[in-house]
Order: sequence, then structure tokens, then C-alpha cells
Amino acid sequence: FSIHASMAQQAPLYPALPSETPEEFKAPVDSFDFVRRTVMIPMRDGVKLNTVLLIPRKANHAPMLLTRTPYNAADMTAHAESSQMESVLLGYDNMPDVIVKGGYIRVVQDVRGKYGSEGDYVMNRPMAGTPFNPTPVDHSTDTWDTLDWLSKNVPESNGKVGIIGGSYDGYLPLIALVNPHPALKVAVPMNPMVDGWRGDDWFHNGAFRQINLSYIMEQVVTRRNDAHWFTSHYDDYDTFMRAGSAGELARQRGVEQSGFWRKLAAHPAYDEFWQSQAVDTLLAKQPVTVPTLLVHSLWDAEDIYGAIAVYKAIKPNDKDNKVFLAMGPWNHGGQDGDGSKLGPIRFNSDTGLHFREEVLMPFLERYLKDEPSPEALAAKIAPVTAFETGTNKWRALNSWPAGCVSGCFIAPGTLKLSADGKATLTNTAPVTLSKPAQRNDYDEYVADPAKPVPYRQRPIPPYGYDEAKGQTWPRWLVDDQREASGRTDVLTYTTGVLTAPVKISGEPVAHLLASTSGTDADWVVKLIDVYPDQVAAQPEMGGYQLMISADIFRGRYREGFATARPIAADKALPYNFALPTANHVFLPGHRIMVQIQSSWFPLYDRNPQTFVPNIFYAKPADYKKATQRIYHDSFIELPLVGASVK
Ligand code: PG9
Repeated sequence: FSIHASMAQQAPLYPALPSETPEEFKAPVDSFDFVRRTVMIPMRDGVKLNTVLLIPRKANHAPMLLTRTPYNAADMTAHAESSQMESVLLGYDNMPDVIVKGGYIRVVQDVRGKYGSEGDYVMNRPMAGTPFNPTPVDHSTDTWDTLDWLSKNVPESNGKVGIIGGSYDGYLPLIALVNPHPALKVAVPMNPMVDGWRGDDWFHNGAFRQINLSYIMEQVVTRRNDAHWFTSHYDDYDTFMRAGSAGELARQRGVEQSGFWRKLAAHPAYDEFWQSQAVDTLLAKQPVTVPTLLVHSLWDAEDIYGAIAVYKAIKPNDKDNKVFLAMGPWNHGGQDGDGSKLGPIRFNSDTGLHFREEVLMPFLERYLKDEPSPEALAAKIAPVTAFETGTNKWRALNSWPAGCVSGCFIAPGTLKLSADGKATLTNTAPVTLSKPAQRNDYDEYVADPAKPVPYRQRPIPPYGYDEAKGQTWPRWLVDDQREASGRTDVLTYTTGVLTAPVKISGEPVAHLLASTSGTDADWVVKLIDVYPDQVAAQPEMGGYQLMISADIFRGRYREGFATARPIAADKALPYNFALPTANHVFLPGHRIMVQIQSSWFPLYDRNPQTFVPNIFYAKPADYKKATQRIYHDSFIELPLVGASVK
């Protein structure tokens, strides 16, 4: 670092007592085990992108590991003021153990329009030449230009680049795969943003993730994120309730100054704006030429849809077995750190370290190093490395979904929701529901928008984080669901105690036959593993209700995501939607539970339950109680592995 004096150094005002601040402070870095180099790399349109390189002192023909980010390259490469590269790199998206042990040159770049880079910022910049990006540049061209510069201007390198990152930084490696530069030898998209409307950060099946309003503002309205959302209530449940609709809160908080908010609010349905940006659809049209390791977190509270969606989209094009998938019992980004537990759920080993050492490091080395080590070449990297929750075992599989490497199969089972809160599992193929067996064959609850079901125990700290409670946002998907099961506006169906293990691998699918007295409704379905009443080794887990897979569906889209339509009141109608991928064994002594409710607040905005053109602008009078009915024989289709059960 050389710190220029903040003011242009002038002649001392009082020569007899000159400033004690030198003209330019030069930090002594000779003792550092790395060299920091900051360059402004020119893109084809002249915009320069701020790019930080940390080069190990001994680097010679070293490969480069690149992360492109909207989250501040300077910060990400200066986590600590240290002479040691590994300490400097601790923190978001870095995995210093991988980078330093591998002897990589670390490159982190601010994307166009953010922090130290020039140009204009556009959230998840649409591809050039599409209706929503008439310019000649996008993240594919910016990555191409960046790699072209890196491959020619880093003498300490071997000219080979891997691109790696999580979340938004996981979306960027996917876009790098469109017209990839020849220097791109490997891509590791982790927990990537892929389809913001279907199941990643902005909506899930049309329900808006309003808890991200603060992000939509802070990330867009200034180049360096120095405008901040403020806390008005300790309990975020109150923050959002007092405002009423997400659109009203956006107005109150200045979010309307975010160009991205204006686009999002103008496109509440899954129209061309969202469909044209679905990265899985985009990549399905590309050849697979770059070895790619997709990384998925089973309890990802932010981008639980993306990695699996891309895997499904590109695997059919993978003629040379270049596409790999790893999934672990992690929260969003959990693979970067200690993966031995998540909240109270213990995995009996550090699953993050296992992934980094046994999968990621040999994978990177194999494609980036001029001479990979014998260990890296000998490492058995299965096409799919999947952690099996429940049993806490890693499984090496040939494809996904798969229940085992050979000798088993996946067959759809039916978890029927019956009277008296009973759930019954049979391994018979499900039969799609069209009309109720008999008129009174249902359970009902009153969904009151004035008292929406909290997505977690209140008080809900602002933006879902609470340092005191250990940042519970990243682990809320493993919160105990007993909080909800006791509510009269949550239906609960439970099997008897299992006498044999029940394993599921893949996406459960909710098949509801439901009616509402309103003309719009949200349906939340949660598949839950109920622990035995007493767990001697971990008493607090006695009776724990652990979500294995859960999602929300906004009923106005039941006839298609592109167009919102009113729901016919008091009419039993089918709702069918997939829940996130699971790879779980319900152990003997456990029970399988399904919970159904009509709000998940304040994570998702409330459905007024009367049809309005755009829920962002619903008025207080639009929000009305509704009586919801779930007809018996509604069921969850489970991807059962092997012969299962009772
Ligand atoms: N995918 C993460 C995120 C995006 C938008 C809102 C909130 C979270 C991320 O990039 O961190």
C-alpha cells in the first residue's frame, strides 16, 4: 500500500514546525509472503475494472484463481492487516486454505460499476444484445477481456485462470462459461444466483423476498454501498407489518431510487424480463467446454435453486464428463468454513474441510497446474459428491439424482395428508388429484394477513442477523419448526414413528388440492424430520422439527408463472410445485411431518388474499382474512430410494 497524503502536499505553512505526515507513506512490505498489485484492466468499451492481485512471493508459473464480485475487491483482499496472505484472505468467498496451500495467485475484481471499477452498475447485468441489454458489453465480455489481460500480463503466472465464487460471485463464473476465453481452465460456481424469480434471491414461485429490500437499496443506489438501510424496530416483523406492502416500505426507505427496484416492481410475474435472465436456460444452449464444479448447499437460505437447476440444464450437454456437482449440509457459503455443524445439527465431521481437501483442491489442481501432484491426479473425484443428511455420510455418485452408486433406484412415493393430522407414506406411485373424494374431506384454517406466520421465532433481528445469537440468518432453515406447528393457522400432518429408514434423494413435489375463500393465496409447504421425543446424546434435539425441504407458491400463478390470475373462491383446485433438493434419511425412531401455512413473514411479503394487479401496491383494505382448506389425499411426492416402507 502506498498511502498518498490526503491533501496535495503544500509547502509547510510554518517551516519551523513542518507536518509530521510524510508526502507519501510507503508501507514496508518486504517481509510479506505476498505482493499486492492493483491494476485497472481495460474492457473492450474502454471501461476499466479495478483488479487486485495477491501474488505469493515464490510464485513462478503459478495458476490464477479469479473471483469477480460486486462486494468490494479491496475489502475481500484485505480482511486483516497482515504480512501473511492466508490471514489477509480470511473471509467471504476466499477459502484461504485452498488458495495458499495451492500456491495460487489470487485475483479479485470489482464488476463494472461497483467500488473501484468504472462503468455503470446493472444488477446481474443481462446478456448483451438481449432486449434488456442493448449495449455491447456484459459479464461474459468483461470476463473474456479480463482473462485476456491476465493471461498476458502476469509474468509470475502460467497464464491459466480458474474462476470461483459463491452467490452473486457464483453467478459470475456461470456467465464466464458463455463464449469462454481460452485461458479459462476451470469454473467453480458455488451457491450461484441463477433464476431470481423461480427460486433464488428475489422471489420463490412468485412470492417476493421482501427481506432483501435493504440489499436492493444498498447494493445499487451508490457505487460504494455507502447509503445504508436504517433500523426502525428491533423486530423486523414489525418493520414490515407497519409498512403494509413491500412497495410502501420501498417508497418510505428510498428504495425507489434503485433502478433495479423499479424494474423488479414493474415485473412481478415471470415474464420476459426474468425468463431471459434465467442462467440455466442460457447455459442449456451452450456447449460444455470448461470443467465445471457446481457447489450446492442443502440448507441454502439464499440461492437454493441455482446450482441444481444449472446441473439439470447442462449435464445433458456434457459429452466429455466435465460437469461435476458437490452438495453438502451447508448454509449459503457454508463450504468455505467449518462444516461440522449447522445450528444444533451436528455432522460428526468438518464437511467444509472435507469438500475443500478431497474435492475442490484436487479438482482445481488437475486443470490449473502445469504439473498436478500425483495425489491430485489420483484423487477420485466422483461426478457427484453428495452428503447424506440423517446418516451424515458422504456418497460418491455417478449422477444426480441418485440414491447410491449402484444397486438401488429412485421411485416416487406418496406421503398422503389424511384426517386427524395423519400422514401416510406408501411407495405407490402418486395419483394426481383433480377433485376431492367427498366435499367435507378437508382440514381448514383462517389465514389472517394481520397475523402472518413468522418465518422464525420472534423477535426477528433487523435484516435477520443478530451477532448475539450467532448471525442466525445463515442458519434459519434449520430452526426448530415447533414454533409453527402449535399455531392454528398452520396445518400439521405426521406419520407414525418410523421402524425402518426412509431415504429421499431429489426434489419432493407438493400436490395440494386446496381452496380459499379469497381470490389469491400463498401456500407454504414444509417437509420436516421429527426427532424422537428424547435424544440422549443431545437432549435439546428431543422432538426437534427439522425442515428438510420447504418452499412457497403464490397461488395467482397456478395457471402459469407468466400471468397472474385470480383464484376462484371456495373451489378445490390443484397446486403442484417442486420443493428444494434433499438427500436425506429419516431414521428409525423419527417421524415425517408436513406443515402447510399461507404466509412466511417477513421473509416473504404478505399475500392480500384478494386479487390485485400488483401486490407491491396493495392497499391496507385489500388485505383480508381467508379460510383455507386443504383437502385430504393432498400429498407430497417423495423421491424414495430403494424399497421403502409402511
Ligand atoms: N445471492 C446473495 C444475495 C443476493 C441478493 C440479495 C441477498 C443475497 C449474495 O450475493 O450474497
